[in-house]
Amino acid sequence: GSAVPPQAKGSWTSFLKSIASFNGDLSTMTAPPFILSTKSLVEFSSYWGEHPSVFVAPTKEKDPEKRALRVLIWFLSTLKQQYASRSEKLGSEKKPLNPFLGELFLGKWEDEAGTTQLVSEQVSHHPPVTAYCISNADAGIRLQGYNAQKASFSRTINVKASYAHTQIGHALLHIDEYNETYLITLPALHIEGLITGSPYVELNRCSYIQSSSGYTAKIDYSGKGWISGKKNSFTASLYPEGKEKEPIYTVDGQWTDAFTVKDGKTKAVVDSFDPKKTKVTPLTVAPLNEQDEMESRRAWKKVADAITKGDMDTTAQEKSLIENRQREMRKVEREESREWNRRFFTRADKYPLVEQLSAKIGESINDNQTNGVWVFDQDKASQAKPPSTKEGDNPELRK
Ligand code: 0T9
Repeated sequence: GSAVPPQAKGSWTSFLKSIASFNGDLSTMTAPPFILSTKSLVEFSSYWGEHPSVFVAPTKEKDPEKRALRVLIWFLSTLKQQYASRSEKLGSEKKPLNPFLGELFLGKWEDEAGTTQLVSEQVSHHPPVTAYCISNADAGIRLQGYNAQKASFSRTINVKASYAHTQIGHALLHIDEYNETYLITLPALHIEGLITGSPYVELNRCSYIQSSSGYTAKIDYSGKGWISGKKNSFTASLYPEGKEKEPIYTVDGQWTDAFTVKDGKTKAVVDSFDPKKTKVTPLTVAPLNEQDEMESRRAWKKVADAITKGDMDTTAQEKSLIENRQREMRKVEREESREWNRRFFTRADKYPLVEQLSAKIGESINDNQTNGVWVFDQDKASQAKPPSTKEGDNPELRK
């Protein structure tokens, strides 16, 4: 069956054709209204933090092996939110709004894990790069990362359209008490279901988590499940770095369903996790009228409303307003020979720790595709006081 509304058949076909003849940045392409999302890509950083208790769990583990396992379980627990939640909620993947330079998404989670802060900022527009920092000060844990998207559309002989996608960038998780850092690489993905108008994400290849304490986790993804035949299957193993054949723990299952953790030697089941049964804590975002004008939902409000109404003329008009304003700002900056000042992040020339950790897993950090290496800047954050943040609310922004 086709999910394409009858009146959109033509525009969907031409959209597919245009992406087929295109290799690059999909964000700028016009798509038919039924596939448009009212959310901007800058919001996607929040998927890392929607289970705050699982996020802070590693800080409570004294044993380094078990701590590395807690980090792996937390990472796996985020996948369902990251890659399947939109399809589940909206019926299919939708094309997110393309963030403008400086766009912000700020919020916090308040629950039994205390307060967990989110800062997400669009640090580059060409190419599009989003940087984020998620931290829980009481637990002493912080995730920071940035990513760019690289698309390649391929049409195979059987004319099955598929869209492959590489994520550029990485995330770093830091645990204060143990002064431990975990480098997290990002899985490759592809979009299936394009022809029928109901796109969804599948993950492929593998990703790693490399810790400064000497453990490596490798996660292998298989869309259809080469062993079980079930969708969103994966296998993972945690091993002392360099000893892939001697796993301490193995994990297998589905990232949208349950997965089990086994002892690497005895194969006994030692733990299990079910993302379906794990509570998602809703993110608290300031009301629109208290938001800074650079905050995503406030900035895109009129566009989002028009999309919801299916009013394409207004959608286009309101989008142009934002784009023109951005162009104008870039022009002024060029004339004044300055760059847009990122509110929470700074471009670094080098990131020695990242290079050191990535070398261990044979990955290279490609900074020429992300307009630099982006690092959360505590000094900037302390000065940034978006109106949405009440005094004393945010230790990250205070001082
Ligand atoms: C970082 C995530 C990322 C962003 C999205 C590929 C994609 C943009 C990037 C990688 C998050 O941490 C995790 C989840 C989903 C990824 C998106 C899925 C998607 O379809 C989009 C691309 C750019 C499209 O919008 C393709 C259009 C398609 C839905 C048909 C119109």
